[in-house]
Amino acid sequence: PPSDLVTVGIANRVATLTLNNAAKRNALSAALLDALVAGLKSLDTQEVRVVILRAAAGLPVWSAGHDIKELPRGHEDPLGYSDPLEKALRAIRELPVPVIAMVHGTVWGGAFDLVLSCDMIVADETASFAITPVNLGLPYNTTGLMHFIGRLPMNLIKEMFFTAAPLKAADAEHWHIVNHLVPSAELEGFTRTLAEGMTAKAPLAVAVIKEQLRVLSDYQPIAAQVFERIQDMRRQVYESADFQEGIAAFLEKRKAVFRGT
Ligand code: KFV
Repeated sequence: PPSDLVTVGIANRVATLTLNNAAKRNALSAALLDALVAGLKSLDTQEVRVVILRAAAGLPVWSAGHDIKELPRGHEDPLGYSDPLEKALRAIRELPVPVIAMVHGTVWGGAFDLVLSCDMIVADETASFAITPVNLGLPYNTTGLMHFIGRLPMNLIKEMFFTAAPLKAADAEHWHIVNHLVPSAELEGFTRTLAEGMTAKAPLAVAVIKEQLRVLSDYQPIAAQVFERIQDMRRQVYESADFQEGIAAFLEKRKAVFRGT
């Protein structure tokens, strides 16, 4: 059934998917992400040649990231393969047409992974980007880290992950996080022109180049033992008291006190 959490509009072969839950700051709940994936799957990619992913007009928060209330509290991987966010990232990355993230406002946590998983980012001066698992005591997943490694320099990744501090729009432009930084008043027009410029290009070539770039940038052979060691280290983190504290602090709207246990 269509959801009002994500609306879909199509014009001139460009589909616009709009995140539309202002009250919850577009937190990436299972319901919102399922609606996003359903919206993407509903597109006829013979007809639609480009997708724009945006937040509803005027929202100061583009998305607050993973719905923290829905993170598993028990001894369970908080970002497992079947997590709704992971499914949505794959749906965008595997979609056979380009996806442009159009960013007005602040982008948090898993929403940063979401916009980085789009094929390009256009933002305005209100945009900022933060990756915040260390505020929660959450061990980020290996696939997610690969997304960052494939896209950003290691020193920037480390600064962003270790500080959890939002990177301002101008710095995001400096680090090539955004393809284009444009004034707010021009954001929609600029993004639409960029999208429409791709609609008449050969779709088979576009689709296969997107898939080649995905497969090549994801390609990282890793020994089973190494992967399992990393998973075991991650498990110790999501089973820690600190992870419980991080989530509890968010729910209680207070600062977390981490003890390293
Ligand atoms: N999950 C669940 N609910 C959220 C949420 C989130 N990430 N962010 C905001 N909300 C809810 C919040 O609980 C409140 O609900 C409402 O949205 C408005 O939030 O029932 P309530 O109390 O009305 P406020 O009042 O906090 O809004 P505002 O003062 O405008 O601040 C916006 C913002 C985005 C600065 C603040 O909400 C915030 O700091 N949110 C958390 C941002 C964050 O750390 N996100 C990362 C989540 S963890 C993640 O994505 C991952 C994968 N990771 O590894 O870290």
